[in-house]
Amino acid sequence: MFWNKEIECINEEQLKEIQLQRLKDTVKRAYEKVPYYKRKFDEVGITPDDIKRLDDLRKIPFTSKADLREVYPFGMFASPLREIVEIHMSSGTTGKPVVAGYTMNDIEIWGEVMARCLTMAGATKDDIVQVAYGYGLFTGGFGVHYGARKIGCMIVPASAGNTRRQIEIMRDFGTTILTCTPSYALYMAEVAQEMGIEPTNLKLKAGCFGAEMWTEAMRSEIEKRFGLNAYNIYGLTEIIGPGVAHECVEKNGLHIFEDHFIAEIIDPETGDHLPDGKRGELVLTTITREGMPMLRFRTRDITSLIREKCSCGRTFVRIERIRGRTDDMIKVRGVMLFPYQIEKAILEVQGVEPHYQIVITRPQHLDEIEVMVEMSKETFSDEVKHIEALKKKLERRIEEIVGIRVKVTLVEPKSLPRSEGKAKRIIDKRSLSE
Ligand code: DLL
Repeated sequence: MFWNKEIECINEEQLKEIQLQRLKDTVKRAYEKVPYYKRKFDEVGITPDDIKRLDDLRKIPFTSKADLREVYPFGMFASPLREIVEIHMSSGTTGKPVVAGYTMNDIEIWGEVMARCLTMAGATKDDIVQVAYGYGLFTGGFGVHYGARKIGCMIVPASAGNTRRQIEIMRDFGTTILTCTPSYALYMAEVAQEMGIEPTNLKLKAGCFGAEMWTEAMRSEIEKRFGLNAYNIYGLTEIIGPGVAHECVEKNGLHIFEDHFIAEIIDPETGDHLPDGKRGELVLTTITREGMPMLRFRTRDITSLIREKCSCGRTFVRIERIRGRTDDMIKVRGVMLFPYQIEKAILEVQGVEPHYQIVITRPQHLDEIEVMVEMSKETFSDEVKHIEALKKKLERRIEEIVGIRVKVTLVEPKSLPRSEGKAKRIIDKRSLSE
């Protein structure tokens, strides 16, 4: 149940002591080795000596994705290149990508935190772990791989794609743990059925799904289709990759590995610190990374901290499931809405599939949202008046949740693009139509 019980159940006082020492070391290293941090510290008039207590972390300026892009490719490295043994890159679609560098020790830590994640999902030496996150510059494949290797699982490094083969492998090898994005998991279930393989007959017992936003309803759907336990895994390239936080058996928030990462929540507008329980932007600081220490990185992910004791016995703080990203927030006619709200509505209504896309247009200087949702096979062959009623029902439910009217278009089964990695939920055509 625990990979490293001593640390995962550490008491608060000891944890704080470890965190403070590690934070001081990291700040010193960053200040001395990375000109970017020295400049930032100088601008606000602080030095590493000003970090005396954990709260002093708040004196340090934030680091943003834009800052990282500015020093592309290697400007954030705190180790000489000969000490960097591996490179990964974010899957960013706009601007320059972000490069992450790892020393041998960083890779060791990555394996450790990922071993904790997989153990939380029930992995042991007896398990067969199919890694269907992409291997390559993306962190997903390698991160899970290092953790599974540490545990001693049998690893199937399938990488993403070639879906039919993935399913044959699952069936022939008896894969017990599947790791991929939640949208890819759903796609796999669909393909398995097309191949005449009932997904619940596979040997899968658990899955670690993440790298993209998903809802509780999506979890139930994946669990039902495969007959497995679906766990939520969180991470990002800038911090380490997958392995920053993971759900325990309680499935009630993701424990952050606080002996390696310190989490804060801020108001994304003002940058002010928010108390536990309040929703805002997650800010992360690494306290053991050598190759690329990250001080107060603004993740743009929206969540809150859960400090209450968890019945699994772990003492690490939890984050609630990510609600969206500050840059995924769709602002329409003055109302903010997030894809997760729409996903929630879709999964509540019978007769549609959990495959959807949100298209934003601005036909007459006014934003319009169209939600494309796939009908189930049964709905598709139903009478037109029933389909029309279903569309109205969905529009009403979405309006109840988000507060504005959106247009729902029901499309044929299997007509929306499927994803082998991060699903593209929002198609913003505003800039194109202007
Ligand atoms: O997606 C790392 C990862 C790989 C995490 C495999 C989990 C599993 P990036 O490509 O840098 O890294 O994207 C990071 O993805 O800031 C979130 O917005 C989003 N994200 C990651 N995990 C979750 C999750 C990897 N469990 C960005 N729920 C993050 C919601 C997630 N969003």
